[in-house]
Amino acid sequence: MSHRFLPHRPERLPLEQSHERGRAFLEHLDARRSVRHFAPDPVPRALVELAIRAASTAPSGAHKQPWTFAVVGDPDLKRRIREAAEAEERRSYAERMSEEWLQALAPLGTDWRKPYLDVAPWLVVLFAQRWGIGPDGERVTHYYVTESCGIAAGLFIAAVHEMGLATLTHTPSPMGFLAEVLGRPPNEKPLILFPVGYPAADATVPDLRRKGLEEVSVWFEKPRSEASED
Ligand code: IYR
Repeated sequence: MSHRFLPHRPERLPLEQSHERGRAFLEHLDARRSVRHFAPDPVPRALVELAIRAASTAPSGAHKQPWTFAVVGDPDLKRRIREAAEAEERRSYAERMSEEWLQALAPLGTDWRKPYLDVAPWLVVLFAQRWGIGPDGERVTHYYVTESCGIAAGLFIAAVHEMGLATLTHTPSPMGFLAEVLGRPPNEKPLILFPVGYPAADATVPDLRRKGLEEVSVWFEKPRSEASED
């Protein structure tokens, strides 16, 4: 079988423009915060659709696109999710999380209560497809599923932020109840729950600092020659 290839010739940006755009993009992303206090104000479904389509442009192992986004706007279902999540989180905070873990979370001010799960207008649950289902119901192997879904999650978060909305990477653990409540098939594993909405008027976020470039990178550059132009 022959496979088709298309020409790909995006225009090269002048360096100055790359710098400008890179800096503006960084500043924009740097202004994003994980939000735990949402306004109940509605958000049009079309905006959530755009974020999912943006997420779905993620590269994936063998281009299998191994993700399903389950989108919940139904208040009854949101309440059921909140109740189940809080039941798990109550046990986690009381007996499953180590003292070290609880201390690490202290600056975030989290506890077992998750009111945002029924306040935010949308809950978007990212399910990782551990395998796919072919046209005749056969199993299709998926590759690098967690990595692929992680990249899609990042793009989803960036798209939500770009639209002036807020979200949170919530992982109520164990998360199995989400597959159950949403009736998802056995090939799908819940990975991240994203409440999506506007921050509450009185929302606060913890005073955190991001690591600097020196803390997050190591460089192995070509030795500088006298004639170097860069
Ligand atoms: N899932 C719990 C605990 C929690 C764990 C981590 I790691 C965080 O970065 C934040 C919270 C919760 O949502 O409260």
